[in-house]
Amino acid sequence: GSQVITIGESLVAFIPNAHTKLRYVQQFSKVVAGAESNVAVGLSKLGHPTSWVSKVGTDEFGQYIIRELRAEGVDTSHVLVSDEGPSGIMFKQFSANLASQVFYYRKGSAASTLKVRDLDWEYLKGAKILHLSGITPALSASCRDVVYELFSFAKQEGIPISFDPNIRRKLWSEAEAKRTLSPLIVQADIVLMGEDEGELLLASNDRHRIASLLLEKGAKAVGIKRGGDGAYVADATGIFDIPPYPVKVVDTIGAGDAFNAGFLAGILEGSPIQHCARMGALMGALAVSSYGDVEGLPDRKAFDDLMLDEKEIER
Ligand code: KDG
Repeated sequence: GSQVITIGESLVAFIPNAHTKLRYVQQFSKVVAGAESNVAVGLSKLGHPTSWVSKVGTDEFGQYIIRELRAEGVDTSHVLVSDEGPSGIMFKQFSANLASQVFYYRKGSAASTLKVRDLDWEYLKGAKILHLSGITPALSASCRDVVYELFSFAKQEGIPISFDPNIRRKLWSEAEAKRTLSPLIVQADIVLMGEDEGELLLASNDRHRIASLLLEKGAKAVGIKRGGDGAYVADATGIFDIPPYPVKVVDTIGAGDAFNAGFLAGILEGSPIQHCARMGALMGALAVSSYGDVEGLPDRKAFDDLMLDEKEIER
């Protein structure tokens, strides 16, 4: 196989047209959100074949999600359409000080009913990388089983797992997140995490310590995302601090996923880890400059031009 397969829930996200509380908002734009599908879209835009596997409801929103992702070049041939629940939705809220918030309406969604026997395991054997996030095990017990099963399956099949803990405090408690995600993060081959997740999952807020710990546990590549402060990456060749790209922030949601896409593209291309990280940082910067999660992401040509520009600046 030659594609990245990612599994997780996508939602229809409603973006308000005004920076005010949702009670006062009159109009919304509709886009697709979802940490895993965001990564798939980012990779696809950079020219890497990607498949997104999930479950949507037998409703218009489910058809919309599939249609949008397919339009971005993501393989949706293994998405299940099921009447076990509706497609999930969410609303963003932008307050006056620009800190984005999200409100979920996803309890009992079709994706939350995903179970081990839903998946086409033969198909998954074709994955070059399996990308998962810690959002999925937060959705339901059956989703948690799916993620644990995917980890053992990947180990057995020799498929590298890329994992982003993506702790969502609106979906579960810190204690539950810790209990569920701590055993997973140390089994991943590629770890892509927020700096602030280290404390809960690895009992350290020191990025150097977090990186060496994960490498000791067997990770081949570690990316620690620091938002506006850039990133910190590590593999067998060393540990590197990557500065952020200067950018005007519009909406930070989706930046981490964009980083993941750029970083994984670098890994797939066999680039040194510093280069992977610079690719991730550029993708992250482009994501925060637009309101949707993926609308700001570039196609390959634009991306390559921007990467070259940055080299000019560095000289
Ligand atoms: O990473 C961005 C995601 O958080 C957003 O797209 C929605 O997947 C989502 C979630 O569950 O929060």
